[in-house]
Amino acid sequence: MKLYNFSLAPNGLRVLAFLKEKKIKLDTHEVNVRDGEQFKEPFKSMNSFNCIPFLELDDGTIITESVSICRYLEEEYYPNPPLFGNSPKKRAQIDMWNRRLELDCLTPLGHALRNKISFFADRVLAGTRNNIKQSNDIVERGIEMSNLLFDRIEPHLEKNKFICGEEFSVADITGHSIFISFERLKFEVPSKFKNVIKWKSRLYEKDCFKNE
Ligand SMILES: N[C@@H](CCC(=O)N[C@@H](CS)C(=O)NCC(=O)O)C(=O)O
Repeated sequence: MKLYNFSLAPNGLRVLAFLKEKKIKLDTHEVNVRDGEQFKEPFKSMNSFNCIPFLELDDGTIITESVSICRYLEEEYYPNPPLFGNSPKKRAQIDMWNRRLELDCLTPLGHALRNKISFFADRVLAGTRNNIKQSNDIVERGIEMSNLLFDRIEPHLEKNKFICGEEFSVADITGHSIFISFERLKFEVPSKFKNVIKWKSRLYEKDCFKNE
C-alpha cells in the first residue's frame, strides 16, 4: 500500500494529520502538484482526476478523496483511536458534521482560494488547467458562507469540546482545514464567534496539526 501525497497541500495535510493522530507510518511518495507532476505518468493514469491525495492498494486499486482514504485505513487496518466513530449513531453523527463542514464551508472556501490567489489563475478547479476566469464574487461568497456556518455552529460549540462532542474526530480535521483556508485567504474569524475561536485554539494545540 502506498500513499501519493503533497505535504504542503490542504487535502494532503488532512491525511497527514489523520496518520499522525493514529501514529501510522505509511510508505509515501510526494507528487509535486504545484509543478504539475500529477499530469505526468505514472500519476495521470493512476488518478484521472489529477489530484492528490490518493492511496494505491497492493492489488492496484486506487482510492482518492482524503476522507475516503482515511475511512478505508481506519476500517481495514487502524481502528484506534476511532476517528470515524465506533457505533452506528456516532458514525452517523461524525459523518453528518463532516459533510456540513465540507459542503457549507470548506468547499466554498477552497473555491474562494482558487479564485483569489493569482497562482491559481489557470486552475480554478483542482486537477485541471484551463482558461476559466477567476471571480471575486466567488471569493466573497466563500467568506459569506463561512460566516453563516460559524453562526450556526456557535451555539453547538458552547456545549461541545470538539465538533462532534468530547472526542476528537475526522470532522475536526475538516474544521482545522477551514481555519487554515482562512489563514491562506488572510481573513480572521470574526471575534463575535467566541466558541468557534475557542474550538480553533483547541485544534491548534493538538500535536497532529503541529509541524515536526
Ligand atoms: N476532494 C478532494 C480534493 C483534492 C484536491 O483538491 N487536491 C488538491 C491539493 S489540496 C490537488 O491535488 N490539486 C491539484 C491541482 O491543483 O492541479 C480530497 O478531499 O482529497
